Amino acid sequence: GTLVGQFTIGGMTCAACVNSVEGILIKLPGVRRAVVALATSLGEVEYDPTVISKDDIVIAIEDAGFEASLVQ
Ligand code: 9UX
Repeated sequence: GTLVGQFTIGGMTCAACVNSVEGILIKLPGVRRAVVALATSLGEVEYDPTVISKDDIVIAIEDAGFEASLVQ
């Protein structure tokens, strides 16, 4: 099945940052869709929980130089 995770993403200041984060997310194994909004600093990610976890997604965003946390 597919789950949807919502993340707050800090450190994005332009549209290129948004494209960069979306590009990172969509390349992760198990991620099926990623939409990031600059105005709200929110990212929504559809993922296969048998392949990747929410924590893995947070770590991938942070490895790319942004701050990330789970929206509960
Ligand atoms: Mo351009 Mo956005 O270097 O942080 S990608 S400002």
